[in-house]
Amino acid sequence: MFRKVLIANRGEIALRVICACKELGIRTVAVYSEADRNALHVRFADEAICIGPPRSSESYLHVPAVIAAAEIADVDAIHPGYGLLSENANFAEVCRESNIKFIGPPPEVTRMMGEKSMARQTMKKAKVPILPGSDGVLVDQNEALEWARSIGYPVILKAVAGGGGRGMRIVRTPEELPALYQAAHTEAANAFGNGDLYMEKFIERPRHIEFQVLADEHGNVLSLGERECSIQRRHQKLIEEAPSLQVTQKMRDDIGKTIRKSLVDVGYQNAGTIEFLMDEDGKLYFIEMNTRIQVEHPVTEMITGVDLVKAQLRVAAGEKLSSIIPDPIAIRGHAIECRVNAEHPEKFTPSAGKITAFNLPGGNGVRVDTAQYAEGVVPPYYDSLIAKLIVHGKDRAEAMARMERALEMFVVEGIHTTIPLHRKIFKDEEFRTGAFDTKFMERFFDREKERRANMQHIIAQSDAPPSGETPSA
Ligand code: MV4
Repeated sequence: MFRKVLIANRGEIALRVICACKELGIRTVAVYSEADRNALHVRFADEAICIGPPRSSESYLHVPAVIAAAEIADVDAIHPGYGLLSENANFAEVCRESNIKFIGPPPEVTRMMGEKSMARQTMKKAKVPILPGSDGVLVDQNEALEWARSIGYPVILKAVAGGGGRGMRIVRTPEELPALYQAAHTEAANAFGNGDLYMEKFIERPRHIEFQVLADEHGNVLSLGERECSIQRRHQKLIEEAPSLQVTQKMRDDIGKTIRKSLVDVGYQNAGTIEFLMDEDGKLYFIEMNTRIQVEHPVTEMITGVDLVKAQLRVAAGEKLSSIIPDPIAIRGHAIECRVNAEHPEKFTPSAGKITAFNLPGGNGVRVDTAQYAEGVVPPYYDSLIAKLIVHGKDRAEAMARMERALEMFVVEGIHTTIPLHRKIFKDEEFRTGAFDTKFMERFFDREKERRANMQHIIAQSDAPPSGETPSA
């Protein structure tokens, strides 16, 4: 096992990795920006090194600063967390050249999966179901028109270097294709420095379902089941749960088997997530792979009993999956996670500042992953996620009841958070049925508007003078 690990991240995930290291008896090194001097990942690590000014590009994303800290602290390995440098193949390569173990897949695999059309072709070869679409990158508009005609409209143009929804265009008719092709190409070139596009059949109301995988360095891969992640707004997930009500044990076994085989073929290592879209008929199609630990990994931990971050450390240190996890994995109960963001709950604008009051819920089946504390400050420079509230219950109904009472007891004052929004979503009838898709939040906000209009109507009525009396002029 590693003697000492550097955590190249901040916030709740840095603390989450520190927890895993402590339980495995590994010394920890935090890195931090000048804005994070008083952060909890700095306080709870064994050592901490300041790597630069507040802006991520000058600190957490600055490869020479992170590597210099790792050299000075003499660590064996670096855990990148999620976001920041976690899917940067060049960084993983620099780690390798510096004789520091990067806790994640080899850079070649990260680079291949980061090229979305290549990931698609790789999965197709391994018999993982994919949507009808182009074979690789489109050379020009004319090729795009040909593919669209053979696939059938509507289609979606996606950036090969994309992800998170940027550089995507839905095309409904051949007439509008040229302009949308140009727009997607330009947007992708500006955002990613690569304007290449590919095409897929467009699914109107997909569900977003992803499978957690774990691979050791001896050619063994395990699937840890799925997460339902359709409750999102502007490609930012708000609520995740596991298991998905739409996935049967047979589907779970079938998909699990094919993705295991496909990842053995590509030489995958460490934790990863395979994203699928589910169409209206309940069929799953691969769309992309994330080569990192994800924000929502705790819901999988709660239903499988597997500590995914400890497993990441153990497989990176050369242990076999068979000595870490039972195979097959049993799924127990139901877990739900709410992402608590420092944001205005309706405008979704960031809300930085000092937290003046803070009470965390607890009790049976409740877990909170956070690096925030009372009197602490949310800096304006980083991701707005300040806490993850995770509940586990014997079934979805128990998990929902638990989440509602935990949300009631979760107090954050001084800044805006999404907690009030989560409380409303848990009262929503469509959410409670579990039968929703990625358009849920749009419908939810429409219903909210309507509820508000009705409320205004009632207020106006109650403000009106009692009948029979007319205010005198
Ligand atoms: C799609 C799609 C419909 N059809 N692909 C958006 C982010 C990127 N990772 C994939 N995305 C989508 N790809 C086809 N062929 C709809 C979306 C999509 C979406 C997917 C998952 C979760 C939320 C979403 C919100 C809007 C669009």
